Amino acid sequence: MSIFKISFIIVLIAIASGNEFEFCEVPDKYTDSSEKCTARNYFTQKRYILYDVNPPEGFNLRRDVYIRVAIFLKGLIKRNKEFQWQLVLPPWGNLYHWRSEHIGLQELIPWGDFFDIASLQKHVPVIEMYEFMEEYSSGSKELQVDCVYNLQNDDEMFETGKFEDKNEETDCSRDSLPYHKLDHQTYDGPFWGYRNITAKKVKCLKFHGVASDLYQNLRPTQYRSVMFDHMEIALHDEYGLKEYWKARRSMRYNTELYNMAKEYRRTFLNSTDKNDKTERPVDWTKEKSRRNVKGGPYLAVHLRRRDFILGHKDSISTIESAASQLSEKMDELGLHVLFVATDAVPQEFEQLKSYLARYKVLRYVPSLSELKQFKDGGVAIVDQIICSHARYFIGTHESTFTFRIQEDREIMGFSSKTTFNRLCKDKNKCATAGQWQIVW
Ligand SMILES: Nc1nc2c(ncn2[C@@H]2O[C@H](COP(=O)(O)OP(=O)(O)OP(=O)(O)O)[C@@H](O)[C@H]2O)c(=O)[nH]1
Ligand SMILES: [Mg+2]
Repeated sequence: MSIFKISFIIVLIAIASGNEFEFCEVPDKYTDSSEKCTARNYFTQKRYILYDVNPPEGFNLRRDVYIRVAIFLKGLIKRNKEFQWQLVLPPWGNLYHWRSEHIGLQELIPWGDFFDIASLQKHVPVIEMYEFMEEYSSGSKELQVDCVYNLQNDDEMFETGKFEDKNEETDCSRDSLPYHKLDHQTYDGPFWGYRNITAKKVKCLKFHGVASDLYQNLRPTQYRSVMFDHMEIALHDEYGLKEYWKARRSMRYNTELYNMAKEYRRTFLNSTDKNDKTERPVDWTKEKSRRNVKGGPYLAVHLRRRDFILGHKDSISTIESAASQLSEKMDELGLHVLFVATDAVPQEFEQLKSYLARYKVLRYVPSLSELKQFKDGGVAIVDQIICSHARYFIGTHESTFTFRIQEDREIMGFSSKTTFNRLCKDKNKCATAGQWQIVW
């Protein structure tokens, strides 16, 4: 293409885009016929990554998937500076465990209700879905994602037990696929519950590997927005390493949730940051490695019940046995107050209390207005924050809810022996809890 032609296109783009978009020159490679690049792509170097997770997965596994994606994005930004990469935060909603029906539908909840967006942004460039919609569709009510990759496990690998990296486009005609072709360039699908989002292309990928193996699927000269569905299939690039903990540290909660927990601790648990030595910098990047925090004068337990009673039969204790393990530990530590975070039905909690009549046993019960404001997700986070400030914590084996509390305690600087403890089904046959200690 001649210099004259290129300048002409650039001028046209300038006129069409006004000041809203950054400029990008049109490099020759875009004129390659195999790399389709429409005029729209030239307007801006912004590229958007979206993702979703298998619908039945709970809140706390989803938080782990975010870490995989954030690290994926960080690596991408390092290696491809040609484009301005942004991660679109998938709104929360319709989770199986969010059962409070009297507070209306719990869907399309922005991340800012639960997390501190400014903290996330200190790690990687993220934007809320509603911001993306405004920015991307420039005023139109309809939005079309350029390409959706539906990640799928390779069943054969699970049958043979032979796992190897795979990234292979596969037939997309399965009945169970939640995306349907409306016309040759339009697919509808779940899209987090938005009815006005469609996709131009849907591709199915048999995938096995770490998240960064998906870089090759981005094709930024062709697609301005790419969504990965079933992102839980992609594995961590940096599990348990420094980058993992950086991403995890950036996941500070919404300030109002910290304040609620703070008020509860002060009022009912005689716990303040000053006394407990749990004061921390507001900016997570200023937080330093330490192991000397004391925690509030209470023992906290995460007592996971409901679906876990059936799903984890081999490790879930009876209420009576849990009470006996808790009282033994409280006596050993000279503590008289027990904070219980639990999804137990009220009868089970009453039963636990009846076995522990000698102690002060508390559970955080939100008022209706608090529940309406923070929803089940926020209330669960308040429970997690309170547990993370306790002098001693005992969790439920293999619960991701427990894992997130353990991580918070590692970040805050508790001695690991006060953190990695679990309730046992049988005290005499109980493996110790795995210790995923922080790396700074
Ligand atoms: N408020 C509150 N909610 C809880 C508690 N324990 C469980 N829940 C609810 O139940 C959900 C638990 O599901 P997940 O977040 O998937 O964690 P998990 O089921 O323990 O872990 P997985 O094995 O990965 O499924 C939470 O997201 C909460 O909504 C608790 O102690 N307090
Ligand atoms: Mg779960």
